[in-house]
Amino acid sequence: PIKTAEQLATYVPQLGPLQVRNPHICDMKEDVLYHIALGNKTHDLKDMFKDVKFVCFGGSPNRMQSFAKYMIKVLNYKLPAGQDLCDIAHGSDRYVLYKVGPVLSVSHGMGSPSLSIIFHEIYKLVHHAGCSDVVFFRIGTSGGLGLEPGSVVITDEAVDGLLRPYMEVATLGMLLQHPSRLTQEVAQELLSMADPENDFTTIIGKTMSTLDFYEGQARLDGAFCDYTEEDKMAFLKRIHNRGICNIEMESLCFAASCYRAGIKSAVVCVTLLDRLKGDQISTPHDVLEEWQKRPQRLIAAYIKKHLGIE
Ligand code: R2B
Ligand code: URA
Repeated sequence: PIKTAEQLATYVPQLGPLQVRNPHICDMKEDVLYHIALGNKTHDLKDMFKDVKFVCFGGSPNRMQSFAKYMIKVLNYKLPAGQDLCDIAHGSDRYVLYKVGPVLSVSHGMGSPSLSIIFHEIYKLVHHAGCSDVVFFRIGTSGGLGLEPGSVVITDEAVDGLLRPYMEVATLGMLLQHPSRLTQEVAQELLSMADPENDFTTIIGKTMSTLDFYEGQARLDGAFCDYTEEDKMAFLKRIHNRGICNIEMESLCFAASCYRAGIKSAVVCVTLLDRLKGDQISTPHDVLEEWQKRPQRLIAAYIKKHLGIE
């Protein structure tokens, strides 16, 4: 039976080994995780992943490889003898997947459809592996509103391009609304861990998640544009006044999926520009690279603390 939006709104936290909330999965003879080239019959997923506690998603494959390398340093992790860090999803060229002890580093591509696919498969992966008490993070980039570029925003609520706090999905010819709530304690804890010595700000705020980078985010520099600069500014100022701190493209789907799954989650994004001042990202590459490490450092600090590492 199809669940109503009301039923879907019930958050049931996962206690004990993570269960997928799909009754069909346990009846399947085999579950092929196609986009990461793994499966529960072709691979011993328990043996490979049973110790996973933190799953970190980010858009770019290279950034998630760098994050994995950074976690090796942070955790002082020794890879099994004779092994190099390798992309466990190398059999597919869609996403990358790295494992550093209890940490998974996964790329999700750009936009909610791409994130949604990898979310399904990673959620099933941690279920097949029998993992429990897992926290999911998105480490990303965004456009800020009224913030110095390079600021870090921890999302407390993800909304769509119409400021609605749910992800609307066409399912069997109906529109289902999945609430996009994040775990407030995790967001607050991350905020409390921001280094006061940093020369950039870290704040908690609302994030708008759109279906497009250009017109979807009120840019004037796309290939199409049917509005004026005044229209654009009126929109950005209106959403800024409604508490939106940054705009990106995945937090809505990420928050809705984690909430629906009963998995603790947080979204931490650096802002690459101030959208009240422009549209183009022209900051030098090395500066952007440095900024993108800021959310990674915060998540690494959280992971270290929860693993009891000083
Ligand atoms: C942030 O950056 C990407 C667009 O450049 C998109 O994935 C996002 O959310
Ligand atoms: N990512 C986005 O989605 N928007 C921006 O403005 C910058 C990064």
